Amino acid sequence: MEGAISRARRAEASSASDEPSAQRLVEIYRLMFLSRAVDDREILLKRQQKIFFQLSAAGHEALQVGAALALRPGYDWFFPYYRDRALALALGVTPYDMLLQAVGAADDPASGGRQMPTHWSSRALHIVSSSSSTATQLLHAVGCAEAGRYFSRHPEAAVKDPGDYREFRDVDFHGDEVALACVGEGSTSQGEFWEALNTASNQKLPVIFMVEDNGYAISTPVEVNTPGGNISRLVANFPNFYFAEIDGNDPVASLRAFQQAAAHCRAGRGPALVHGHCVRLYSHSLSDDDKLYRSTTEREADALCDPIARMRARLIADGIQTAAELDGMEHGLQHEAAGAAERALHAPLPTVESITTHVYSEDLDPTRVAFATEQPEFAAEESGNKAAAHTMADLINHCLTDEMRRDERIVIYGEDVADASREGALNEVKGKGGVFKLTAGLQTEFGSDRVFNSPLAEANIVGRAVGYALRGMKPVVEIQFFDYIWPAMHQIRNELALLRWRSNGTWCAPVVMRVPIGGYLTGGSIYHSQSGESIFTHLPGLRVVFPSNALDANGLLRTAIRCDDPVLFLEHKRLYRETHGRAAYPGPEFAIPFGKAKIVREGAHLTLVTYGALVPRALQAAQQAERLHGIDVEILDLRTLSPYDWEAIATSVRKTNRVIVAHEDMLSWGYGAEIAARIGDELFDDLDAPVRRIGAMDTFVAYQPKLEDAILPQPETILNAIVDLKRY
Ligand SMILES: Cc1ncc(C[n+]2csc(CCOP(=O)(O)OP(=O)(O)O)c2C)c(N)n1
Ligand SMILES: [Mg+2]
Repeated sequence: MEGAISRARRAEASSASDEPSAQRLVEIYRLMFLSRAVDDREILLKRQQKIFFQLSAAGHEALQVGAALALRPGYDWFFPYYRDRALALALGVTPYDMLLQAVGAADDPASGGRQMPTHWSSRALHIVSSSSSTATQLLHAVGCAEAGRYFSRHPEAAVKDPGDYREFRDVDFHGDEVALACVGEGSTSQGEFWEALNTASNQKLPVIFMVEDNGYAISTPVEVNTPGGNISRLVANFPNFYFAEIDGNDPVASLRAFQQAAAHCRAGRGPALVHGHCVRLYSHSLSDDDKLYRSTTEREADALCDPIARMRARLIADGIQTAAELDGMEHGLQHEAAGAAERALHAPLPTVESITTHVYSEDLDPTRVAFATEQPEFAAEESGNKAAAHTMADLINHCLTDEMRRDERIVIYGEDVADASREGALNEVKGKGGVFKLTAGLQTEFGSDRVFNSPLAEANIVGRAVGYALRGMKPVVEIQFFDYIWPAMHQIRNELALLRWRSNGTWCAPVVMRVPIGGYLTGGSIYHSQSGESIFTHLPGLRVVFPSNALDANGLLRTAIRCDDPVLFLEHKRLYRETHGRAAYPGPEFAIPFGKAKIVREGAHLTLVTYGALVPRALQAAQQAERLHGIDVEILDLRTLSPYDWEAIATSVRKTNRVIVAHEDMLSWGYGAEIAARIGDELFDDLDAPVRRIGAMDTFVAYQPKLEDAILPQPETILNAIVDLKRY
């Protein structure tokens, strides 16, 4: 049956906007009714407490089936939301697949029992795993469309390379594919909706936005979310769009609108937005009761618009089917839904042992020594030559340059990272290349479709990166300051870090986010000097790296770029151009594995576990401790915070029996709390003194240098703690 559906769909997609045949109309009705039948079956199961959540497409079927039939599964790309059952069915997801997710079965193809029902995913059909977060998926669709365009302009970039993530990231593209991005009318209030329209419009991307306007966001009516009550009116001035506002209860109107939209996109004219007015016939979900906030008159008026009842009446009135024939079909579909439910209820459940699979890549382990050898190849004239010593900023720029030469799938974008968006200016000017100049010269060497400025919108940067990466590309994006990463936090936590886990390994987004962080700037103040790394080490699925010197920054960034996991790469601004930690250029293959700490000073009396800008400060303190107090301190630079090198910590603590964990970030709930707790737990017998922590005061970093000095840990703070701890 699936084969028949897709054959019919292909015929429909290619026949432009001709009147659908009688057979086609029956097929549309069949899909709409099947969607409702599966919803009703799930509702029964929920009432019997055999499934745990239910959310229906009732009232949205006509709009969704029309959209699906205008597009091509496995060719175009789909970013649905949780109400898109009829869309998913029409694309080829089976009722059995849906019910496997409802019961949380091991074989649930969308998530292996990890996500709620109706959170669709299928690699074969190009349905990208969706979250419950409203509107995040729209930016993924934009990035996906950008990646498709990129591959069609750089087809050689699709080549696989066994030396890195590309070995595991298949690429397929056609040059005229479109991305469908679905959203409810309430969710158009999210900033990410507007951020997605921005880039789709500016870049004329082949994205079709489908706004499913049922007039309610749970209990909140449309006029509360949308000024004036009509999203079409608000978006009408975005350039390059094809717009259609339609009766979403009419599947033929929907099919036509999406055919027009797809033709506009495939011709390269820009994106489209189809706004369908539909009805929400049931409550928001089975956890909601719309009788609490909707009048009876209103609910009865919606019921009269039921697209299934209307389509049935139309088929009979047009003499396409008799009532008896339709009764027979409906009975068969209800039977199909019931049969699928029965089978799903007997499907094996996921094992508890499987819980931690697919948090990170199972294919490529960035802690593997073979993956990253840490063997520098200093050129003869560079080694030992002081003049050749490069800053951290230089060696990060060198790494980006080398990797971009080696891997054409890398794109770099962010705020102000380009040399000049107006390329003509580059004949007269040097170029910007980032507010810290880390990306200087990259646009000039690699061109504007590989290095470019983003709009001033952090969620846009990370959300698009997810879309790029799920197509097999490697976005290396910059967030201008750590202090401004927060608008992207939703994308980082709910999308980037957990895409792989929630889709049970089907999708992933191995993005690199380079982020300048930290204080000691003298005048950086509250919004240019914060730390906060432990907020990100608390996210499973994300790697967090924090180098303290030029060589480590170069080698760790290479591993970050070549690996198959998303990486937060924290670059301490104060260390960018410091004399401390400069190094010769280590060659284009120098890479440091994640999770390997470095002993930057050997010592016998006390272990100091630290990273980032506290490394040079700890070295200063250790020298004084030796000179003034005869205390011999061992310093471990963790280099990567997630994963971190527990073996190195344990070995050192077993040797010295005393330990301080020191970081620049605030003390309470900070990174050191976790390390200290684990030391207390697992190395209790090896300790001769309590575990000590050093961190900033529990406040923000102030502007006046006197205050900044007092707020952030200084070498004396560390020295005092060393001396104090040695007294035990
Ligand atoms: C970012 C975010 N905020 C809040 C929610 C909770 N929530 C789930 S659905 C929903 C209403 C969405 O309404 P609309 O976009 O109109 O879609 P509909 O459910 O009506 O199809 C809300 C508030 C969420 N899932 N994500
Ligand atoms: Mg709604």
